[in-house]
Amino acid sequence: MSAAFADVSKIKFEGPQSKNPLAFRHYNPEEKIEGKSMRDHFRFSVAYWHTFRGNGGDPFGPGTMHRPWESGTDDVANACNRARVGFEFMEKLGAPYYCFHDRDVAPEGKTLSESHKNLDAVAKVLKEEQQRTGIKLLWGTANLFSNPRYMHGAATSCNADAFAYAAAQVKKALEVTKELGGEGYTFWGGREGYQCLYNTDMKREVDHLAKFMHMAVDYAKQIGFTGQFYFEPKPKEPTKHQYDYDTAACVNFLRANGLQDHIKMNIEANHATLAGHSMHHELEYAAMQGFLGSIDANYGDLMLGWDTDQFPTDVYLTTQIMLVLLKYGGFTTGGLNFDAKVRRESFEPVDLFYAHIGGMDAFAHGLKIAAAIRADGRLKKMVEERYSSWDSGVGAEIEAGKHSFASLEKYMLEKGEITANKSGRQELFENIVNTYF
Ligand code: XLS
Ligand code: CA
Ligand code: CA
Repeated sequence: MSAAFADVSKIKFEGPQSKNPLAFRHYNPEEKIEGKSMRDHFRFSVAYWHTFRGNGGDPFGPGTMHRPWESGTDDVANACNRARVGFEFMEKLGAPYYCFHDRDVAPEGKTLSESHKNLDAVAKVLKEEQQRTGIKLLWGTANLFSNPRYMHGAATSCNADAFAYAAAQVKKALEVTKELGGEGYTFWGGREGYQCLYNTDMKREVDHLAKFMHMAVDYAKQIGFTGQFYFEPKPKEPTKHQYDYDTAACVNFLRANGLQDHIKMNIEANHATLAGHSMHHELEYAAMQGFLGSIDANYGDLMLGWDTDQFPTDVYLTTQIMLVLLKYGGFTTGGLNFDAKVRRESFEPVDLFYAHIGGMDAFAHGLKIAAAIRADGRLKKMVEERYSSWDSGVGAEIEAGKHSFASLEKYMLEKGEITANKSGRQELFENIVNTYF
């Protein structure tokens, strides 16, 4: 076994008073909250692309990361060694899951068949390491955006061959995901959007995207892959407008194309804010419609306005996420995947531990606060009171379908004016939330 992190031993829970930076202060996998262990609440996952492939490069300069295990050659041998290092990291961290794109784990070959072979070779190591550690694959996906052949998109490309190549790539990615016991498969648009509407046949592109997803669903059925499919919204970047803009757009797309029974949402916090929403909004919107699948846990710097993919350390954010999850009964599939990268300046391997520990602790802290808010029950009661006009009288009758415009006109003509409105008490609500922090 490799020992890339020889100086780090298994990360333990030491409690809120601990000053040890390589220990959990809140995340205690065995601790039960609302009758469920923290491990099962979160189902934490490490994102292979950021944690093991991120090099810290940005548009202004090349990578900064110090990764002594990298040979510097992008070949299968290096990829296999990296996979073992990755599992050493995840095992020490205590993450039960990971996620990958096909091209994160194995190098792209000169031909499609060579790429398939490379992926099979690395998947063998991934499987061995999964068996050795018990770490599981939360979801797999295919990178349909990096290679120049996808310059116009993949499923929505103007070039039918790009669609075909992408189909071949996803077919293989589904086979490998199945082989590794993956519990899901994610579609993120990549370049599925447009830069300019003058040169774009939007209707044709969106129809092709639906066709592509149907082919994936059909193929999964054919090979017996029973994992959950996810659709991940992102409004822009790299394209100016992506078709998977936000949860509302995605849910509409799925329903309009008969995909609603096969695909749920994978919602990323940074993409929510890029769409001009809060993560709280996106999650609530997906969950209320029965589309809550999985979460890409990160945070976007609001002052920068692009997809910064930072580790989530904001306890207000994690509390809001956990409030929605608890309200809707938690994950049935999916989990909290840290689609997050260490900053360019945090180039040492140990920073990967600090980053994940901080994210896991922020979620555990948020879970405790969310559970306390729910146990107290004051907020829920105040919301119920706010809507109490719907519990009896005309409100209950409208909800029961007993009214029409005509009957409501009659009701109002007799009544004359509405019953006085009550205060929304937004500030009081916010003050009460603060008392739990
Ligand atoms: C990119 C996306 C991507 C998906 C998986 O912005 O977040 O990483 O999660 O393809
Ligand atoms: Ca993501
Ligand atoms: Ca992102």
